Amino acid sequence: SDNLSLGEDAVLSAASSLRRDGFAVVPNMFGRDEVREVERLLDWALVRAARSPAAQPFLVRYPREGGGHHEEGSGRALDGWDQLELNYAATLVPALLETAVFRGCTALARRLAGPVSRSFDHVIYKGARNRTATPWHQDAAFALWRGSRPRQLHFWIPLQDVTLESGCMTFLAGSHLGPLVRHRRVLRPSGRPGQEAKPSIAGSISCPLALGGITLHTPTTLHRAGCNASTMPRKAWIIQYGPLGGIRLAAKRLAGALPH
Ligand code: AKG
Repeated sequence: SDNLSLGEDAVLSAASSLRRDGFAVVPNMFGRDEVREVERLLDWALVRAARSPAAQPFLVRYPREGGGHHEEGSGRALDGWDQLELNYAATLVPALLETAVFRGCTALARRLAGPVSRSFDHVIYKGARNRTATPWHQDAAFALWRGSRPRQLHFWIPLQDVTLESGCMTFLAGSHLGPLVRHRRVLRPSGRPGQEAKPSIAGSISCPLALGGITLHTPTTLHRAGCNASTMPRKAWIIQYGPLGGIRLAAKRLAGALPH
């Protein structure tokens, strides 16, 4: 596809990693300006969501202990918050769907999985020195369809360099071949409830990435991300592609409720 600025070797390598490990790392997928454009739109989406009563069910904010913390360069969306999550960001700010990043991810998803389209997208912003880790989980445990699902692919797009210290993705290689594991309820450090899987198998692989790189995983691949121990925000956009196509009803309702 014209939107895929990725060599054939890189596509084949991602396909074989996905089959074998349940995840793939694709470095240098996008340029700095292409990622910056997404960051600008997501900063705006978070500010817009905070102001919109209709968006509240899609916005999760984890309070920062002690509050009142100013975050440099986050469009102020993170001010006072330990972590922000926004579901259906691309529905709130449809310009995200016109970005080179979205087009490139969609083209790669179709090369790897056939006729798929965006089924969900969300944003996770971890503030500097944050306390909210993303626990081990399989995305399938949270989906309506639970279990494995052919042609379902989840793209994780960091908006800056990521290291183990700042909360890059860590995957359990091969876990996608196993069953959906039990997720138990946990209380996260911010006091919010979460769900955690406790993998017992060795073989977790952390994936630090320079800006412009992405990771992909399947819905049954166990993964986690740590707290952001760095002094800068750690921002990521996650796009899920699936076979049924179209966004869910909730997203349509959200779009309908928003002022134009
Ligand atoms: C997910 O989207 O399923 C993740 O685990 C993202 C983790 C993160 O960005 O902290």
